[in-house]
Amino acid sequence: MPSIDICFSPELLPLFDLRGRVAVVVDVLRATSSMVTALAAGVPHIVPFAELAECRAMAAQGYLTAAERDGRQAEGVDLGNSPFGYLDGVVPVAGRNVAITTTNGTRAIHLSLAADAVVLGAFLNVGAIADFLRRQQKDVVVVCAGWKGNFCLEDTLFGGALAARLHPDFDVTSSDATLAALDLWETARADVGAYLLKSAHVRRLNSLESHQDMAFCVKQDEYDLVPIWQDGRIV
Ligand code: 3SL
Repeated sequence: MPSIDICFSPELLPLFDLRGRVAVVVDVLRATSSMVTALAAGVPHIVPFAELAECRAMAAQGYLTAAERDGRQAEGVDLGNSPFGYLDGVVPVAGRNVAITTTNGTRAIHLSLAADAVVLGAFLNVGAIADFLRRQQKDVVVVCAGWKGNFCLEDTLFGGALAARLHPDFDVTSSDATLAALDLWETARADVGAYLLKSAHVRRLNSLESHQDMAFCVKQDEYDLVPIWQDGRIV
């Protein structure tokens, strides 16, 4: 039976051998939620960058550019990191490819590329991810983007939600990280939004007046799609 493990921070990735496994990269608030939303809104592909300058340079190739640093939209780009940037119609996105860089999420993607497959998870597509993983029948590592190397509640909660969806078809008991995430999920599942009000990143987003983003990002199964890394882009 395949297993699911959870890497609480990209800083811990050197402790994991991703070869032969599927990496589910998650940054609930907000990078992977925004990328899932972008693809659902008709963006054909997304190229994630670690560096702002590389991302900005993609405008010359016709890409929309999206960039966030410390929760704010960076200067000189088309979009920030709110999922509503792909929904509100201010910048038309359907049919446009996107180059994106964020503080933690895009870095976590690049650090996970040793895996057999890299997919992007969020509450918005958690059911689609669970179905995909069942078809793969490979061990899974959830890579939490965290915040600047630190543990964060929202990505760990996603790990618990995914493990709960995969049980009993996956082994969810051989990793203490997964057991902890499942316990956290049991505590929070009745009202994830209310639970996350105490989290550091929700406080950070509230201070930036991004109030509506958290309520959207905790919705489950809004989109039936699995963003996957293919030839240097996410499709
Ligand atoms: O760090 C990231 O990748 C972002 O998701 C952080 S923020 O939600 O845009 O502040």
